Amino acid sequence: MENNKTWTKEEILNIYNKPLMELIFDAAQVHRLHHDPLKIQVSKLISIKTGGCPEDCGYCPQAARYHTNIEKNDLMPLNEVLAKAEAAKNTGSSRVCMGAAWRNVQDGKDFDQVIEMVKGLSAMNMEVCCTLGMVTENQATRLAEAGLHYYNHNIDTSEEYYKEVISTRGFNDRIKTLENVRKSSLKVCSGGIIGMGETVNDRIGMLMGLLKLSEAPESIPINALVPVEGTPMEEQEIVPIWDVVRMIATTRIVFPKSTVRLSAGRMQMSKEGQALCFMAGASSIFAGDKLLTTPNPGDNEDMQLFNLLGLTPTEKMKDETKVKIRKDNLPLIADEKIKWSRPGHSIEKNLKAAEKAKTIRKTAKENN
Ligand code: SAM
Ligand code: DTB
Ligand code: SF4
Repeated sequence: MENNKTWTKEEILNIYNKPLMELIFDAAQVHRLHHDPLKIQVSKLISIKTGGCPEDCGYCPQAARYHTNIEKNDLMPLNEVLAKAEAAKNTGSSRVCMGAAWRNVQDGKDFDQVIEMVKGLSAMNMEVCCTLGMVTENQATRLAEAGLHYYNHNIDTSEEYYKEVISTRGFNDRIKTLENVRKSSLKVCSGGIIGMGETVNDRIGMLMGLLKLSEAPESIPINALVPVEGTPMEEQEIVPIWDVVRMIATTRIVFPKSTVRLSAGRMQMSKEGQALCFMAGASSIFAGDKLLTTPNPGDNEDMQLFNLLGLTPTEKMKDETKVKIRKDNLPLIADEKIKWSRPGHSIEKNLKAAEKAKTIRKTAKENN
C-alpha cells in the first residue's frame, strides 16, 4: 500500500493536538472516504506458544526474565489450533492471528508445524495472520505460500524511545523484518503501544517510523499498555482514553487506507470510550475473552456493543485497500456518505435517508 503523502513531524503533531472534537470529526470524514464505517473487522488471537521468551521487552508478560503469573506452553498441537479457530469463526471472527513468544523464527520442526497450522486455517476459509518474531525473506515467502495473509510485527514506539523499552534487539531489526515481509506477497500489520511512559513526540515518532517503510502497513494496531505485574511497566498508569482516541484519529488521518485496530487495553476502556475510537477511525478489534495472556472483554460484551453502535462484523477477505469510488467518479458525498454517516441508526433508517437524498437530488436536477 503506497505511502502517498509526505508528512512532516510538525504536521502530524498539529493534527494530534487539534481540539478533540475537530480531530474526531476530521478523522471520521477521512474514514468514510475509504472504509465502511458500519463494518468492523474481528480477529481472534491464539497464543500458539506462550511465555519463556528470551527478549526483554519491558511491557511483555511473556519475557522469561520477568516473574509474571502466566501459564507457559510449548507449541500448541495443530488440532487444538484448528478447534479454537472454528469456535472463533462461529462467533463472528473473520481472521485468526497466531502469536508465538519467539525472538525469531527458526527453521525446523516447530516452523514446519506452524506452516501446517497456516495451511489448515486458510483451508477453513479464514484470513490468517502470524506474529512469530523476526523472520527472513525466505521464511516470509514460505508462510505466504502456505496461505498466510498478514504478518504482524510492531515497531512499538519511536526509534528514540525504543532503546528505553527493549535492549535485546534494536529498532532497525524490527524494520528489517518488516522489509523482509514486504518482499514476500504478505500484507504487513505493524503499529505500537501507547502508555509506556513515552512522550507525545514519541507517539508521532512511531507514526513517522511507519511512514518511512517502503509502503504503508495494510493494518495498524494501536495497543494501550496493559500493565502486567512482574514486568518493568507494572506501575504505569492506565493511559487516558482521550490519548487513545487522539492516537487512533491521528493514525486514521495519516494512513487513510490502512485498517486501524483498537488492540490491547479494551478491558480498561468504557463502552463510550471504545465508541469514540470507532468514530475516530478504528475499524478492527481482537475478539474473545483473552488476548495472548491478558483478559479481553469477550464475545457477548462485544456483540452487545456492536448492536448498540450499529456495527456489523466484516466477512472474510474484504480487501482492506479497496477504495470506494462512485461509478460517476464523484466524491463520496451523496448516497454512500448518507448511508454511512449516521452511526447508531439502523441500516434500514440510513438506506431510507439515502433514498430521500436521491429524490431531493432528482427534484433539484429537474428544477434546474
Ligand atoms: N514475539 C513476537 C513479537 O514480539 O513480535 C509476537 C508476540 S508480541 C506479544 C506482539 C505484540 O504485542 C508486541 O509487539 C506488543 O506491541 C504487544 N504487547 C505485548 N505485551 C503487551 C502489553 N502488556 N500491553 C499492550 N501490548 C502488548
Ligand atoms: C498486537 O498489536 N497486539 C496483540 C497482537 N498484535 C499480537 C497482542 C496484544 C498482547 C497483549 C498482552 C497479552 O495478552 O499478553
Ligand atoms: Fe518476546 Fe514478543 Fe514478548 Fe518481546 S513482545 S518478550 S519478543 S514475546
